[in-house]
Amino acid sequence: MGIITPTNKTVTGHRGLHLYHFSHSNCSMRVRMTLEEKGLEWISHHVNLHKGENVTPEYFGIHPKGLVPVLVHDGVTIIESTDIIDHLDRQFPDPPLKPPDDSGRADAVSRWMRTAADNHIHVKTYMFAHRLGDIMSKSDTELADYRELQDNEELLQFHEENSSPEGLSRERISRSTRVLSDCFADIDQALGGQPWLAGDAFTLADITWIPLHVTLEKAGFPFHRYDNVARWKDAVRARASFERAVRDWTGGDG
Ligand SMILES: N[C@@H](CCC(=O)N[C@@H](CS)C(=O)NCC(=O)O)C(=O)O
Repeated sequence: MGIITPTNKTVTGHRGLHLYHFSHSNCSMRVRMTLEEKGLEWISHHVNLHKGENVTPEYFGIHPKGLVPVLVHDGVTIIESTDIIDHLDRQFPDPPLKPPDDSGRADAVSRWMRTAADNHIHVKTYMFAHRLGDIMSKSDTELADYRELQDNEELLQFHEENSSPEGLSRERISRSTRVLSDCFADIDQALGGQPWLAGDAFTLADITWIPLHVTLEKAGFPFHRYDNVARWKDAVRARASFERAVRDWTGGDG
C-alpha cells in the first residue's frame, strides 16, 4: 500500500530513510512524529509548499500529485501519510504504535486513520479558507504551470477555485466546517472514557489526528466545546516526539 514507482529515478538510489516533507504540513507532522517516537535516524528533504517548491517536473516525478510527504526507504518510494506511518510501524516495531492485528483493537486504530485520510480535503478547505488561501493562491502563470503537471482533477479544481478572485465557495467551506465539527464531536466522545483515541495506549490513531488539531487550531477552529479533546491535546503535546516533530519544525507556529 502506498508504494509507487517514481519517474524521477534519483530517489531510488536513496539508502536509509529519506523524507520529503514540509515543516507546516499536517501530513508531514504525522510522519515526523512516528519517526521520533521510534527514535529513527532520517534524512530531511524540505519542500516549501508556500514557495511552490512542489510544483516542478522533478518533484512530480517523485510524487505524481505533487504532494508531501513522501518517504523513500532504502530506494522504495511510499506516498500517503497514513500508509507511510503504517509502513514504519511494521518495519520498526519497537515501540509498537498499533496493537497486534488479531487483538481487535487494531481495527479501531485503522478506523481512526481512515477517517482522518477520508476527511483530509475538509481540513485543507478549512485551512485555505481561514489561513492559507492567499499564501497558496496561484497567479495565472503558476496555474498554467500547475495544469501542465497535475493530472488529478480534484486537486486541479481545488487550486483553481482557491486562486479565483472569489476564492473557495461558501458552500464548500460550510460543508467542510460541518464535517469537521462532527469528526471532533466523535473524537470527544471516544475520549470520554479513555486517555487515547483507540484505548489505553498511545497509537498511530493519535499521531494521525493531532496534526489536524494543531493546524486547525491555528486557523481558529472552534475547539472550546470539546473538553476531552483539550485534555488529549495537552497529553500529546507533552510528548518529546511532539516537541521534535512539530514544535522544532514550526517554531511553535503549527
Ligand atoms: N492523502 C495525502 C494528502 C497529502 C497532502 O494533501 N499534502 C498537502 C500538505 S498536508 C500538500 O502537499 N499540499 C500541496 C498542494 O495541495 O499542492 C497524505 O495523507 O499524504
